[in-house]
Amino acid sequence: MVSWINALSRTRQKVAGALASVFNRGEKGERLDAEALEELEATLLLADLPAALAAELTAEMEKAYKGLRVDGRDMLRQLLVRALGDVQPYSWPFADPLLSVLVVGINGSGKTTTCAKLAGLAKRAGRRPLLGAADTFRAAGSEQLRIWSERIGCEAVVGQTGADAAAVAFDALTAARTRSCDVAVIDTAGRMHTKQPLMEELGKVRRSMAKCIAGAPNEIWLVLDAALGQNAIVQARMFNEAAPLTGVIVAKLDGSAKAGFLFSIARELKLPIRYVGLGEGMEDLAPFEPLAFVNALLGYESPYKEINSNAAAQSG
Ligand SMILES: Nc1nc2c(ncn2[C@@H]2O[C@H](COP(=O)(O)OP(=O)(O)O)[C@@H](O)[C@H]2O)c(=O)[nH]1
Ligand SMILES: [Mg+2]
Repeated sequence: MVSWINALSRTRQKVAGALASVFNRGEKGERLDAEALEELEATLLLADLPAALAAELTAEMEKAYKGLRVDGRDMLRQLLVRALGDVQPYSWPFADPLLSVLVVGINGSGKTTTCAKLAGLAKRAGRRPLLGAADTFRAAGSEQLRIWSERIGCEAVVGQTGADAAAVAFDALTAARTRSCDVAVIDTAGRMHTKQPLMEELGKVRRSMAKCIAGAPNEIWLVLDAALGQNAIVQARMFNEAAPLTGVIVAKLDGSAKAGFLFSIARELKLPIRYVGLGEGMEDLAPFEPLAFVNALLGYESPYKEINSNAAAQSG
């Protein structure tokens, strides 16, 4: 299992040098001059933080560096955690008789792998998951999910290539109910957010699921490829219009050098980040935790180190 600290190494390396010089000034009790402030803001933008937040953070840091000694790293950490809002790591409401999740996104974003990881997670928690392969565009797509289901040892309903995705999703939910499964994860074909008919098909899949079980799908999660950075935000907006998203999963966070776009998901889209993909393996899916994320971004080794609110403005 890849850790947060490893997964965020590429983004961290991008910002580490410039931030170290800012933190150094804090240790020496130096102010942040115009040049340092400019570099700080540019560095945050380089990591794909939203522009408004980068400006806000830079202003806050300037205010704090008043010629007193400050722990700049801890201060930035607290500001970043706060920017992500009050987020608790997601845990599934397994008490529901059947939890159904519809997984959507563009081609190659990581949907099928993520569906398998979600089913694996449910299985490890002692549940009975079912994988539904409603990616009927490509034979390879549903075959991939069928292989995963065998590896996990879970139920699967695999649609024929060319079949109606909405009908496959309906069949999957029906099967989940008759086979006493308590989690159904439905994979869909990749679709470009700019192609209207494909986006409309999502509505059809959703309505078909609701026809099978009132209230289904309980969750519609968008899988975003972390390598896209800020470009993923436009995608998320358009998917959200086509099908009301209840959350986002950021796949391939490991290897992305643009992890700062997660702040845009939280602050601008106001969509909860449910999970992050930290590697290709079955177990490389972690519930999103702001503190673990920010710690790894800033190079704090222990992801669970508590924030000490007194450490923020040490003077001396
Ligand atoms: N490193 C890494 N690779 C991932 C992750 N999630 C998916 N992938 C890889 O991304 C590629 C595309 O994934 P896939 O699930 O087929 O995407 P789909 O087209 O959206 O269904 C595959 O090679 C996966 O192994 C992740 O969290 N980390
Ligand atoms: Mg797929």
